[in-house]
Amino acid sequence: MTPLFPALTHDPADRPALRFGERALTYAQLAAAAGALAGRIGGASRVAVRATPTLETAVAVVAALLADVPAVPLNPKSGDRELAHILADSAPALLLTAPDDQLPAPLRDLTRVDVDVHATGPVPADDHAGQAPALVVYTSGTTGPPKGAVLPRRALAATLDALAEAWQWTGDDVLVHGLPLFHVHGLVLGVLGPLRRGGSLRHLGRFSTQGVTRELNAGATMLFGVPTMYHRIAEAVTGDPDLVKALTGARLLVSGSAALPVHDHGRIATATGRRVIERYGMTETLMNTSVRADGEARPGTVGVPLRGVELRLVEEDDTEITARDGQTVGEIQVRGPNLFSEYLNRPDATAAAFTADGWFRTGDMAVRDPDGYVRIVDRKATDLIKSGGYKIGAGEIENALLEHPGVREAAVTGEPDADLGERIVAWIVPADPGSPPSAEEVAGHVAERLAPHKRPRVVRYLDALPRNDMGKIMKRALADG
Ligand code: MCA
Ligand code: AMP
Repeated sequence: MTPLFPALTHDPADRPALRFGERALTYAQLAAAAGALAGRIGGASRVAVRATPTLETAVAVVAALLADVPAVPLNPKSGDRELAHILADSAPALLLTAPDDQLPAPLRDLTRVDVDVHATGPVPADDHAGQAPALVVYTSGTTGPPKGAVLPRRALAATLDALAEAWQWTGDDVLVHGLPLFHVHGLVLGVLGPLRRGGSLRHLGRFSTQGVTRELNAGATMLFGVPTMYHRIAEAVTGDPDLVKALTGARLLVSGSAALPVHDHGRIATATGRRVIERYGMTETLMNTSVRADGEARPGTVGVPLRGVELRLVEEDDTEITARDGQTVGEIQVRGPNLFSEYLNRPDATAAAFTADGWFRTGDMAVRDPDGYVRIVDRKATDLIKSGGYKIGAGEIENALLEHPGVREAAVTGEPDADLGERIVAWIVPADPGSPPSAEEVAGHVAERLAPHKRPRVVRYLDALPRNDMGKIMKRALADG
């Protein structure tokens, strides 16, 4: 396969590549640092990367790709339980970290390689096979612990090139965002995307409307964010002329990872005259559809299939729905070079995810408008929650809750939240009704074991969970009160 990052060797040396806060690397510096690190890790079976929002994470992932060593990005805030699972499942030979990083207990036994962003080494020939695994990204399912989606190099190249075509994304673009780097959105689109184009990234460290305002008013051309970030922009924009100017001047404002509420889309459009465009993807499929830069950003739609992506809507029995009437709802299935190759160590789950003829079952329910625009209307699984753009499985939280001595029974649901899209609600039958664990205690228990974004934001106490005749918890009855 052709190199993933031609700009590392072809572009003018002093061209800016990455900036995180005050720290920055040109293409020449990035090539030297990633080349040096690739030389140190070459031959490793797999490496874990402690994916803090830093230059080190970007250099580590680029180095792993240059060395043809699959990288497993780790959430730096993952709790012990989640980390132990990911390490046991992915068995990394090395851990790549920033030199000053304090490691939690489960990571201390790994062989640590500190990333030196000022090191210099030659760039290896970046022409590895397209099928070679590039990243293993962990994603939640409805039950059990997260699964590692194995993303081959060709999927990264296919998705980034399809987005470049749809968005007219070039090396002249300067991207700004404050997304985490352990998921596809922030890492693949947000870091590898600009580097594949020979453009640059300014990462905010953490999202703030002030950071967005500053960078867009200082020459950034594109903004990526999850709907929670656009909600916060919509809340701030009317009283903030600098933010209005920033958004008005941007070439492209892109939202993804969850549905952008029509209300927030409308508020931003009214205040700035600019429309946010939505794209739709998944860890397993990378990007499937998008509103094109030259297309109509109709609120509530995720646009049309990207180049190379086959997309169909199907009935329950996998028969295709051909109607484009904006009304007939079916599950989205996709096929194309953008797809993952397997769930690591989970042939059962991999097989269940595909039809016999290779279509991936997304679990997202949608309709298609007469002009082919896709409108996502629902999700098949009630046990998946999208909060702040993170996908979170009810089952993994329920399992963590049941490990608390004060919890006898537990069920987890999502309920609408203006900021997060959905907030996690824990329904608990306390072991001792006289002294139930407090909401803070319950949230801390989950945050410590899994991750802070998986913590319940609301805890409700019950004498018993509603169950059907089979003994199954009736979640809809809980949610409907
Ligand atoms: C709060 N915190 C706690 C606790 N409570 N820590 C430990 N124990 C507790 N009990 C800490 C948090 O760690 C965090 O620390 C701070 O308090 C605030 O946390 P939180 O309330 O969760 O943050 P937020 O402000 O609500 O976050 C909103 C957000 C975030 C910034 C929008 O949700 C976010 O970054 N979302 C992006 C998700 C994403 O990238 N998804 C892509 C996957 P501290 O202050 O240190 O931070 S989907 C994907 O990749 C597909 C392919 C796609 O289509 O894109
Ligand atoms: P994840 O598994 O975390 O990568 O999340 C993928 C899921 O996020 C998809 O299956 C969709 O349910 C949802 N998603 C991503 N982008 C959008 C979007 N633009 N609109 C609605 N849902 C989205």
